[in-house]
Amino acid sequence: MYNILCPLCAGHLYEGEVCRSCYAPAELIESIAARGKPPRFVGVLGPSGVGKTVYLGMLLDLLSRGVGGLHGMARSPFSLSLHRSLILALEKQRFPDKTPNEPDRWQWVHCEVSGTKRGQEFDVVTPDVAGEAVMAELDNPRSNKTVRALIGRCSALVVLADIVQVVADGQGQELFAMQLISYLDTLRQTAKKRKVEIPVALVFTKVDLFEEPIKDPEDFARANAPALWKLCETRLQHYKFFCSGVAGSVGKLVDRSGQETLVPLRVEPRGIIEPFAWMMTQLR
Ligand SMILES: Nc1nc2c(ncn2[C@@H]2O[C@H](COP(=O)(O)OP(=O)(O)OP(=O)(O)O)[C@@H](O)[C@H]2O)c(=O)[nH]1
Ligand SMILES: [Mg+2]
Repeated sequence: MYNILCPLCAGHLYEGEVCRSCYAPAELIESIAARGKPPRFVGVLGPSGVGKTVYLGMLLDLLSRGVGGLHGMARSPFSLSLHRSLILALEKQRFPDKTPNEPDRWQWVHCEVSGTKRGQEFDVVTPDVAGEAVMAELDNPRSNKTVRALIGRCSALVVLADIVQVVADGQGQELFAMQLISYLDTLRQTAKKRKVEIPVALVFTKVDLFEEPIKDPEDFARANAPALWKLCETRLQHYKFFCSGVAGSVGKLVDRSGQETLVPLRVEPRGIIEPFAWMMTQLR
């Protein structure tokens, strides 16, 4: 056994092994130990199919190219696999596969992110979690140690909601985001009635599928997800709404069995860096 603890869940570690409690991979534990400074964990969470894997992969691509005033550098080769798998999928005009439900199969990112301002430099660590696992933990707290440790320990949270479903399909996306914020509130409350202090970016995804341009995401939230907006206002000290999308146009593929799949015909990322850049300004 190492005499160090897991940087995410504080469980005991066995040398060269994945954390047996939260499944943080051995490569991540090594890359964090090699840096000598504690990283900032960031949660990118939302229901299955909301676009977490696409958002994170595209964020890594933009960071690696230094778009929008932020620059990111992977801290070890394992950090590149999520980025690579998204780019390979998009090159084939496909979206990536859904994330497996088991935490030991998740891809993790450890990236050094620097901004234009001096001193604005953080090591950011985030796993690409499966939506079902997040839902399971919200419905049944302590059932998923990785999700619990991540929400309990993160320095910032990105909460995703599918804009098409927010508008068309009732309250499912709004309720999921609200459940997540209530869970965060319960886990992170320092004193009764004090608001949660970590920055929370609320991102409406797949805005490319939405016909009307959205001038002000906060106005959109107030009109289309009023209960979520109110919860943020009452319980979060630092929050901001954003809209994001990766596709410029999408097509529908129909296979022989009649199954339809959406495919990206053109990649045109928007609103991907902005939530992250805002969070960077909020981190201390
Ligand atoms: N048009 C459009 N579709 C998107 C976008 N992002 C994701 N999608 C669609 O949403 C699907 C799910 O995206 P993922 O990133 O795999 O979703 P996820 O949140 O990682 O889902 P789980 O892995 O199941 O938790 C994709 O296969 C695409 O069809 C986007 O920006 N624009
Ligand atoms: Mg995924």
